[in-house]
Order: sequence, then structure tokens, then C-alpha cells
Amino acid sequence: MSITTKQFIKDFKAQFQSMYAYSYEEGSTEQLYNALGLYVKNQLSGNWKETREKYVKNSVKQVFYFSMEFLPGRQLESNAYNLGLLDTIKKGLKEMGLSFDELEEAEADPALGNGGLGRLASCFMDSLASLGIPGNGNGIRYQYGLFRQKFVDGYQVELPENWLRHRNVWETRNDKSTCMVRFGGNVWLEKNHLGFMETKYENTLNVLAVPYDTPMVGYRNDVVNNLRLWSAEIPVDEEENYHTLEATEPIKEITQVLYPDDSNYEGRLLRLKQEYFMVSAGVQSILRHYRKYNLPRKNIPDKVAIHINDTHPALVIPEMMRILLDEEHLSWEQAWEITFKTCSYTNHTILREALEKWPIDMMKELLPRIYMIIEEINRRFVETTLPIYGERLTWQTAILQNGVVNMAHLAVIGSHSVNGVAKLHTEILMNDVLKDFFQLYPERFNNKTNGITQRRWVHLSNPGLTKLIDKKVGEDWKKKPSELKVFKGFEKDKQTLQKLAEIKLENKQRLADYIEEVQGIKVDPKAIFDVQIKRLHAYKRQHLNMLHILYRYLEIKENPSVDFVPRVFIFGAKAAPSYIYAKQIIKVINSLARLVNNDPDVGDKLKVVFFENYGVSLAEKIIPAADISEQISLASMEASGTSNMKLMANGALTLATLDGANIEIKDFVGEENMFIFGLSSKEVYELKAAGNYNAREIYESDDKLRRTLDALTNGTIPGLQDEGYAIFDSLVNYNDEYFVLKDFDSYVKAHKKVDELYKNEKEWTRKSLLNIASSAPFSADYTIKRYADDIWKAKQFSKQGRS
Ligand code: 26Y
Repeated sequence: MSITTKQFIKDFKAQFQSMYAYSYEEGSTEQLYNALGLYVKNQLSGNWKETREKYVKNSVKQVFYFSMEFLPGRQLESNAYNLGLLDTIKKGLKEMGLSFDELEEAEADPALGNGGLGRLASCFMDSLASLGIPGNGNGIRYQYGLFRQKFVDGYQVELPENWLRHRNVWETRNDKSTCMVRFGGNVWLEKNHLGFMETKYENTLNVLAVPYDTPMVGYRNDVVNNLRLWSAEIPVDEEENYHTLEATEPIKEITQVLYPDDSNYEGRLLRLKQEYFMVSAGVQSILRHYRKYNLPRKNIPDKVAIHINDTHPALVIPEMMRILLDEEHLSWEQAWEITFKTCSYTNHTILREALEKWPIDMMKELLPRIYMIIEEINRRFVETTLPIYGERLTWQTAILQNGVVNMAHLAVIGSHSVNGVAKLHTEILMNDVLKDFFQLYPERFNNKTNGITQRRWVHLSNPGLTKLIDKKVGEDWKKKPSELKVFKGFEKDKQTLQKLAEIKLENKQRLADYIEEVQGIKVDPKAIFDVQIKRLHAYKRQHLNMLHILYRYLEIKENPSVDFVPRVFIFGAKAAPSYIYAKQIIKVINSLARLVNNDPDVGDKLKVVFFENYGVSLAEKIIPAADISEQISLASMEASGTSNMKLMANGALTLATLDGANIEIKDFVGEENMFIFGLSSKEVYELKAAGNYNAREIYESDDKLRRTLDALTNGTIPGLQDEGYAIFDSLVNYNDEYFVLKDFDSYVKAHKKVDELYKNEKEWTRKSLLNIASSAPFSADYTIKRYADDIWKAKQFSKQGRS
């Protein structure tokens, strides 16, 4: 899209005036942001409409990505960039005496997700549009996003995240496309006068689902796809609204707040309501849309692919069956064939506690018709499986087990494709978590290693690096990431290495300024910036990182001239509000930070920064400044990880266990260009099987480790209540579930290697360059292309970008 600066200024002024009826000079930052956002939205609205019309006119196959979580990040800059308007806008604003960066900060960052899974969904939305694949998102418009995290005396406190307090310029409420979602009541089947079985309901609670559409802008290709988020409202139609005011109270609750948990699953009725609400509205709206294609129903799988992002939307399967059976009057066999061919499922976790299981009684009461259908799916599954595979396998794979509905089993049985998110993770699904299903349906299993969008995570968040790559390899890599490998050719080029080191230092200086501004901590930009940013979970082992910091602190105290290269340890992590242990780890890190940062013996050798309220916007500030990427989960536990990919693409060196996508990072960049430590996944499995792990023995036999662990409880760290004891206890007395002690020694050694290498700036920068140049395979564009080709059978409709 091309537009002159002059034209922009004129249009923007007009936009502002039409909204606020006075001149832009008098506008607040927020008003100016709103006007700018709406200006950009106006620019893309034509493409948005045309994209939708083209899809229908050409009867193209469309993908619907169902996810309970999306983490799009701020959209102003990214939309302007993808439209090709960003430079003009920045220039125009400057001429008007305004700063783009300042206006941008006024945008709320929608925290409609917990972590990796939600951010992945948003990277995928960006790639779908940029590849010109007809792909839509379907999710929930939570009124409150993931809690806003504050530290009070080092403790995490959760505050409501009212992201819609200010207007959201990107969304369009689409009253024309509302649906009705039914909960509870009684349901039965009755023959009607034509001899058809009809489903009858009484006393249901009817909830109005209102869609809010948000444009998903492709990179310079005139494509604008749609993200549809549903909001629950009380029906206005008198006939539907026969409940008392009191009875409709729970309706408002349904889309009020995001479930703030990334793993610890609790049986919560509200969560099940949310899942069905989103699924039912989504499927209804898809089937309504399909009618516009004027094709027989059996062709649905040729025109529609529904993707189930983890089990959370797995009720798509019985909901689709319900509509095809009850409303479209297909036979079970016809309905099942359509549903099965339409649906596909991605698993994102092997953590047992995160695998959803709903009590049958709860499901029956809340979703009686859906439960009847699940029962029938299960009955038919057992009927066909039992004679071939026998009792054991059949009962282990059944959907209904011991009073619960096993959602992963429902998802696998009802989908034609099941995938994991990194090579190792998919192997673990096939050999362990879903091994019985792998025996039943080997052809359904496949791997799709995660990816990230370089547009947000490199082009926009690291303009210095982007400019350097443009200069060295040309601009083609922006549309064809594989071109990045050309950058490898510069690994020995002195001038390039020097420039790369300068850019990193500038990024670190910027982050250092920000750290001082928000945390009041002064850090040296020449120190190693060592970054661990992800949800807080015991398996991710932020406490291993903490123990190493504590170890370094004790070493410095004992011998102030110890040869440690100055290091800034940077954390960003939210803990689930109910996850006590994770919150204790946060408290210990914060107290340790206070101790270390204020000890004059330590000086610049060691600084610890724990950012509050980690999220997409903060990640964009931290990642370009990172030297070390901490990916230290216990091998086999992290399905993939995606911060590992973002950090690598920005030139950080990975310090990692061989877990998740770290293994592929190693395959692409080479072991010699990262720091690998710890047990392998195979060793973890063996150690668990042997059952003879003895954490106390390690504690007692390793002096350094013992001294470090003892410092958790002997008053070394002021300000702790019992948090130090809790962590000590879990590691020493409760036998260290995630093998922290086992991996400690090898972790410390890896850190020594980091220090050694950093002393050789040229060599460090060379490895950094190789990491950047090897990061192309993690482009979400490639990941999405593989999903489209192998699973969805969806074609690129528009050609990929102009410049
Ligand atoms: C059941 C419910 C409480 C629940 C809610 C959210 C369960 C899980 C989740 C979120 C899981 C998640 O974010 N998983 C992460 O997905 C990323 C994208 O595939 C992976 O990179 C990462 O390893 C995995 O932990």
C-alpha cells in the first residue's frame, strides 16, 4: 500500500477531528493512538472485505483454528508494517511533532492466553495471512485477560487485567452473526410426524454468542483474514429470555475471565462452559457460512478444516455431530465421516495434570445432548476396537473411563490427524503418552515443529539487526526466510561481526535503561545478559537457574576475585495463582535479587532482574538484548518451547538441555554453537524406570551443592518466610521430582564455558551470527505451510507478497 506522507497527515488529522471534534494538538496520547489505530483499520478494511468475498466466490477451502487462547500482542505497528505503511506513518507523525513509539505504548496488549500455546496461535494467524492461506481464528473475547502481575515484597500478587477499559479499535462487533448456545435442561428424542427422530429440549439456559472480528493482516499481499472472538450475552429476544434475572446471572460470567492456568488442571465448571460456548458458536457459524457455498454436506471436509488447539476445544467433535444429526438430519455414519475428516488435533503437553478430564456427572448436567453423543462415540469405538485389539487396549483408549470423559481420547478418536510440536515431543506421544493410540492409528500421527513469525520477533523488535541482514544478504529473506542462510557467509567478516556486536550492545543499552527506569537497578550493558522468560513451572526449572545464581553469589563472597564474567540474570514469569510452589520460587528469586543487587562485594559481577508482568510487549524489549537463552527444562518435559526460537533468531546463544525444539536448534546450528548440559530424555526415562534416584545422596556428596542448598534455609537470604525451606524440602526431602540436583553440576560447568567464550568477543559474535543465520527453519511460515499441505489440505489462495 503506498501513500504519501502529506496524504497521511491530512487523513490522520481528519480522522482525529471526526472522532474528537477538536484539533490533534489538544489530543491525549490515548486519543491520538485511537485515531491512528482507526486510521490504519480504515486502510485495511477494503482488503478485509475483499478477502472474505473472494474466499466465498471461489469456494476455497478455509481453515478454522480453534483455540481457547490467543496472544496477539499490540497490533498497531505490526498491522502498519504488514500493510507497508509504517515508515510513512512514522515520518508523518514526526512532522506533526508526535512520536510513534509513544502512541504505540498506549495500546493495550491483549493477554488472552497463558503462554506458549496462545502465542503460537497468534504467530500462526500472522503466517496464515502472510502466506495467503484462507485461515481464521476462533476463540473467546475474555473481558479480563490473564492477571496483571505485581510484586509486593517479592511476592506475586494478581490484579485484574481490564484490557477493554479503553476502547479496542481493532475489533468489529458483528451483530448479524450471533448464535445461540444451549446449556443444561432436559433433552430427549422423539419421533415427529414425518417419522424422523427429533431432539427435544426443555428448561435450557440459552446464551447469546456475539462475535467480535479482528483483522489478521498479511505481509504486503492484500490479504486480511479474520480472528473471531466470541462474547457471551443475555438473549434479548423475549421468547428466548424466559429466565429470571437471577438465573441469567451466570451468563455474564462465561466470557468474563481467562482461566489463568497453563497446566494445573482443576475441575472447574466455568471452564467447561467456556469451552462449549466457544466451540458451539464457532461450529454453528462455520456451518452457516458453508451454506453460502451451496454444496452438499458431504463436501464439508473439502471446504472446511477445523483445528483443535490442544484438547480445550475438543468438544468440536460432538458439537459437529450434534448439528449434523439433529439439525441436518444426517445418519450417524455420514455425520461421523464428515466430522472425522474435518477435524485435526495438536497436543501441546505431556504433563499428566494438564490433560483434561471432565467428570461425567458434570458433563451430563451441563451438556446433556453432547454427553449422549460422546457416549455413542465411545460405544461405537469400543464395539469396533474390542474384537480386534482386545480388552486391555480398548479400555485404555476409551473416552469414558472411571467416571470421567478423557478429552485427549475424544480428540484422537475424532480427528484424522494428531500431531506433536517438536520431534522429541511427537516421539514421546507415540511411545508413551498416546502409545496405545499409536498402535491403533499409526497413520494419524505426525510431527509439526513449532515456529515463530520473524516479522514481529525480528523485523519489528530488532530493527538494527534487520537492517544489517538486509544490507548483507538483500531483502529477500523477509519473504523467503531460507535466504537467511546466506548470512552464514559472513561469519568470518570482521566488519560484519563488529557491526553485529555493536547492534547487540545498543539493544542491551536500551534494555539497561529500561531496567533502570522500571526497576531502579543499574546494570552494565557489557555484562552477559542471561535470559529465562516463560511461565513459571517446576519442570521448566527456574529454581535450577536460581540455585546457580546463589552458588555464584557464595563463590564471590568467599573469593571476591573469582573469575566470573559480569552477568545480568533476567527473568520474566507468571505463576498460576493457585500454584504455591511456583510462587515460592518467585519469592526466593526476588529476595535473592535484592540481596545480590545491594551487596557491595558483588558489584557488577552479578545482577538479578525479575521483570513484573511478563507478556508479549515485554518479550519484544528483552529478546533483542539477550546473549544467553536459558532453555533448561528437564529433558522430555517441554513439548517444544518457542522463546528458544525467538532468542536464537536474535542472536542469543542457547544454554539448554536436549528437550523440545532445543534438539532441532542443535541440529540446525550445531552443538558447538550452543551450550548443552544435563540428562537426555532417554536418561530421564531410564532413571525414572530404575526408581533408584536419590537426591539426598547427591546433596550429601557434593560440597558446593550442599553449601548452596543450605543457603536457602540458614538465613543467607534475608526476607524469606518459609519459601527457602519449601524449595529445599522438595529437592532434598521429597526426592527432587525434576532432577534439579542431578543436573546441577553439569549446568554449572556449562555456565563456566559461557564465561570462557564471552571473553573472546569475536568468537562469541561469530557464533551469534551462526545462530541468527540458522534460525530460518523456525519460521512459522514453514510450519504453517506444512500444516496446510499435510493436515488441512488448504491451498495458498493469494500469491505471497509484493515488496
Ligand atoms: C487445561 C488447561 C488448564 C490448560 C491451559 C493452558 C492446559 C495447558 C495450557 C497451555 C499449555 C501450553 O502453553 N503449552 C506450551 O505450548 C507451546 C506451544 O506448542 C510449547 O512450545 C510449550 O512447550 C508448551 O508448554
